[in-house]
Amino acid sequence: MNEEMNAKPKSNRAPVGSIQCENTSLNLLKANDFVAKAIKERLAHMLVLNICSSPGSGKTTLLQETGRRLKGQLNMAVLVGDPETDRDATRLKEAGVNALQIVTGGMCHIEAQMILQALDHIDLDNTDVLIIENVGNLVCPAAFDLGEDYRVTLLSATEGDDKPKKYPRMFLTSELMLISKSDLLPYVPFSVEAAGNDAKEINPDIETLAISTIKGDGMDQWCNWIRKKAQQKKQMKNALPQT
Ligand SMILES: Nc1nc2c(ncn2[C@@H]2O[C@H](COP(=O)(O)OP(=O)(O)OP(=O)(O)O)[C@@H](O)[C@H]2O)c(=O)[nH]1
Ligand SMILES: [Mg+2]
Repeated sequence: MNEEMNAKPKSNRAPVGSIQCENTSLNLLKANDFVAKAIKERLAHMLVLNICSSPGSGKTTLLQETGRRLKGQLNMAVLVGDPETDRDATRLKEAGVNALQIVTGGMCHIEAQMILQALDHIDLDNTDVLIIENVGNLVCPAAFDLGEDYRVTLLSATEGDDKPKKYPRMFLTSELMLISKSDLLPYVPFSVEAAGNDAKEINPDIETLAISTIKGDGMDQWCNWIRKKAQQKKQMKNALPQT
């Protein structure tokens, strides 16, 4: 990951290359960044991921399977946001994942303040990885930093490979793009290479991985990625002077 880019709040990260994202300097986003910074400080001892995508791209299914695979290796907690219902948290809990639902009351994204409040209900001392499942939306969540270490965006095979260029801010601010539902690639006109190239034009640092939660393709690499990032975060924390 480019450290210089990571140091900047995601809400006002500068565009790369020819893609123009509007410069968001709204007070609302400044307030959000302030809370996001407080979250970062409080969660300095764990890996924090912000999972974004369009509705239905497979976020919850991925986290159900991720929880099963990481059980006994990393303590994982999930905060899942939806405009209404606690269905996703219920699904995750049924899969044995420690999950808490954030109902946004119709809002199209999670804000840092919602995460900060939810942290009071998580056993932070015994959590290695906190995963936030954002509200399904490729636009609004892109502007709100939630204090995450990495943003991971799913783009499912059925959505079309043209989305990175159409929704650039999400891909500009993500470190990893997961091409989800890769088991459907033989049946739909979707080029993993084209999507990956477009995403790289917007954000040269973005990594791409094709996964199928149902068939298991790419799941070992995805879980290895989480383990590696969790370990790196721990090493970073240990390298800091203890207060
Ligand atoms: N073929 C296929 N279907 C999948 C895969 N992963 C998830 N699905 C299906 O995609 C649908 C949506 O999955 P969810 O996990 O609910 O998607 P989501 O992104 O959490 O949806 P929202 O929270 O509503 O935005 C479900 O019917 C899943 O069974 C996959 O790898 N392959
Ligand atoms: Mg979901």
